[in-house]
Amino acid sequence: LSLEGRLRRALKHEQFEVHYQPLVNLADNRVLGAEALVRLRANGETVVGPGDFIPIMEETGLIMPLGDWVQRTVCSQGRQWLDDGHLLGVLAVNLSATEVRSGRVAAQVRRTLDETGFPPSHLELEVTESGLIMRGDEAERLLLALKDLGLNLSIDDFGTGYSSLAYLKRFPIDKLKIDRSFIKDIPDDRSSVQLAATIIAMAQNLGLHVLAEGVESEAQRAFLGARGCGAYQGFLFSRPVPADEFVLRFLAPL
Ligand code: G
Ligand code: G
Ligand code: MN
Ligand code: NA
Repeated sequence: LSLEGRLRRALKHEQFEVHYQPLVNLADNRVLGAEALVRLRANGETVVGPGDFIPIMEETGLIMPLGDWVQRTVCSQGRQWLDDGHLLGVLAVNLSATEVRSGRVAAQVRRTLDETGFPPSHLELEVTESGLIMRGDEAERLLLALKDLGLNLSIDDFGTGYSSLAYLKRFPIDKLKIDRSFIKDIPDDRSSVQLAATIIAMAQNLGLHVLAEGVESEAQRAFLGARGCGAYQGFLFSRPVPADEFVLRFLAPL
């Protein structure tokens, strides 16, 4: 069977699963929610990460049904956690460039919110800068359609794209997620330090939330805190974990 065939089968037989990585308030390590990260459970115990299959799913168009499945899984899971009385915060789902450009994703997410009863204020969608490079005001219209659903929008891997920064003023964005390549060499590398500090200051000036990705050390966390970064995620606090582990470790009952 080809790789594409195997991925089709995996979708049909529900062999994907969603792991959750906590999003954390930098000042006091309070859990603000989680980023949903899809994994493929291949024959038994082997877990395959999205880096190995998302590109193929993009090429073959399978990314649309996969994205729909991830969104549904996260929204039903979130609805259940709210019903169980947990203080949830936001659940963030990644949208690939293909999904954003399809123009169908707003209708898809609307249906999922309706059918699962998950409150849109608890949902965040992450889009990349490259996913927003489109003709004319196309990107703005797509983002407004998503924003109209009442959910939160963040720019993922911020700083790695090639788009003009002018979009930050125009688009209805709530949060910048600083790419981990800028965080990795903090606090030793001078230019990393300056770039991270500049992104944080810019976000503050624009009235946007800002989260640092890939925080692995206490020294990184301390630096980011001193510069006014509000939130972080990374191995320092926790790796992405399966849903049941996420509830047990990170969701306080009301
Ligand atoms: O979990 P990991 O760090 O291996 O993720 C690698 C990449 O896969 C990241 O860029 C992440 O944004 C992307 N990714 C993870 N889950 C999803 C998903 O559900 N949909 C899309 N489109 N991308 C995802
Ligand atoms: O592109 P995106 O930001 O969606 O990718 C998230 C990916 O980053 C996930 O696959 C996750 O496993 C990975 N990740 C999360 N925290 C850390 C970290 O502290 N260090 C490293 N190296 N990777 C991380
Ligand atoms: Mn992401
Ligand atoms: Na990222």
